[in-house]
Amino acid sequence: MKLQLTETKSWKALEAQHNAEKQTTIKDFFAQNTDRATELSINNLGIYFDFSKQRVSNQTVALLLELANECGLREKIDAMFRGDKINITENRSVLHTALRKPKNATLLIDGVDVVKQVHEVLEKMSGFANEIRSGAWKGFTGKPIKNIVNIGIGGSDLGPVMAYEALKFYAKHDLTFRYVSNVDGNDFAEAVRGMAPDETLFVVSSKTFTTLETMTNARTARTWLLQSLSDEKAVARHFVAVSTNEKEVAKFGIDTANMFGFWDWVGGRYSMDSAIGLSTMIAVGVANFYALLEGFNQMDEHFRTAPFNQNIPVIMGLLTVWNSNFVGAKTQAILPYENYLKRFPAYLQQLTMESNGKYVTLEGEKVTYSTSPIYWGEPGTNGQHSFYQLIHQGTDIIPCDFIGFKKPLNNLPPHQDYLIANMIAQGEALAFGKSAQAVAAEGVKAELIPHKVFEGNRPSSTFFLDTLTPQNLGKLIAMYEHSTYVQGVIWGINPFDQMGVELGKVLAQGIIAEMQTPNVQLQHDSSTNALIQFYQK
Ligand code: G6Q
Repeated sequence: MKLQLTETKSWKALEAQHNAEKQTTIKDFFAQNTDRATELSINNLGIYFDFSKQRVSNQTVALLLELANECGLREKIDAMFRGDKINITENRSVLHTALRKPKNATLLIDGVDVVKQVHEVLEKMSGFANEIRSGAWKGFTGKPIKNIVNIGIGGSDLGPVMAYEALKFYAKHDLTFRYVSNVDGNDFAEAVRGMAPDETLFVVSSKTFTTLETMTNARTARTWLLQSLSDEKAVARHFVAVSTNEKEVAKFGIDTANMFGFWDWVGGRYSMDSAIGLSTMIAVGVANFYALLEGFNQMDEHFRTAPFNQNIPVIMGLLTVWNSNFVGAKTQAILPYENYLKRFPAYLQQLTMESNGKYVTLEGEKVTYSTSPIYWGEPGTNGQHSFYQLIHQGTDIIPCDFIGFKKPLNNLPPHQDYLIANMIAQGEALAFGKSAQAVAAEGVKAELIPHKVFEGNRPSSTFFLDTLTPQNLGKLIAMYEHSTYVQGVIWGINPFDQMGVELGKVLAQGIIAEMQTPNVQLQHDSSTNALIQFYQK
């Protein structure tokens, strides 16, 4: 029988380490080691990753690396890249890394070269994106497309929205992009408000092409289009599909010549660089999309080959384990000091929490330790004027990831200096705080001193890059993807299924049927029955 994680030698060593060092503060660590900032940072791939303000000593990092070895991380990384069916509950390979391999690479899975398949789709996407961007693709009345509406949800929405917002600077500004995801009709109604149907293209993005929200929105979109264009033939000029399910796409009435495929080895939340990125490619153009893929690939290669002590996603993942299981942090804040990354925290919420929000191990046992922390965040400096109070003086420890860029895309002095000074200051304030003595020295009245003290010793990491390019975005996303995998490997869970989202969906189907059946006898608990009755009255 496999050894429980908490019974491993390195876990026990980490527990002892935590006991021995828990009174040592980040400030003490810096005082003890003048080279700490250099020793606890990695500068590679154009990313300066400073984790010296985490609550770890060099010895703790060494023990975390031992934990990675004891958990077989090297072999697990190789297994993922090789295409082993590591998603054991769904018997699937996990090959998002194949989506960004260069054209001259090969990867045979069950005798099929998946890299070749990937590039065939990329070329088809490129042709289509160019047609839309140049105006060569005409709508049903002969007008070029001006509006692109992506209809999808979860992995078929969050990546495209985030990437569009992140790369807006590079987008073709005479095209309008909207993203409809919610089954709430308000989402669709507001997305198309003011749009001319004969200048609008819907990209229906759904791996399964059966998702309630997406298919409901797609049908509403078709009705909206046909109310104006009154001819079924218009659908072919105004709808394309991104899916793995050709049969359902055809059934919906979308010409499968206008379908962009992907494969079951691409998980929804790992799919933004597959054909699910079609709207991204239309927005930023083919070359920028390929640059994004190149960035992903660079991080993949770094993750696959760099020694663990120099491996950014490995260290990140291990720090999350340390913070969650030893420091006792329940959440992780993502704080981009880059307004274009405003949807990045929401994107990471799905990536991390749908992957590692699980209490059952690969062996089907219940875990005896915490798994994924709650990820959340907002762009700086907005958060500073709201929830940072709790990060600095609240009762919980909230590790923070600060993400910043040296060069702004829009150079409007002095904005960038103010922005980055704030990012750096927050990490400093969290780590070192402000003592009662320092407060008193400012002449603060005695009764106010406790309110103005900052205990400090609050952990953070800083990721500093040159500028927000498509390539750098690709690196950042892949970095979090792989950090998520590292966490999943250590916790011994399957980061690639999402059984926990099923139950609510199934129950909703039953309730929909009940709502549509007159005088139905409700058989739920009294609360659920009452809510349904309240809605129906
Ligand atoms: C992601 C999940 C989930 C999925 C959506 C949309 O990893 O599987 O968020 O992306 O449920 O599914 P479809 O793309 O099949 O519509």
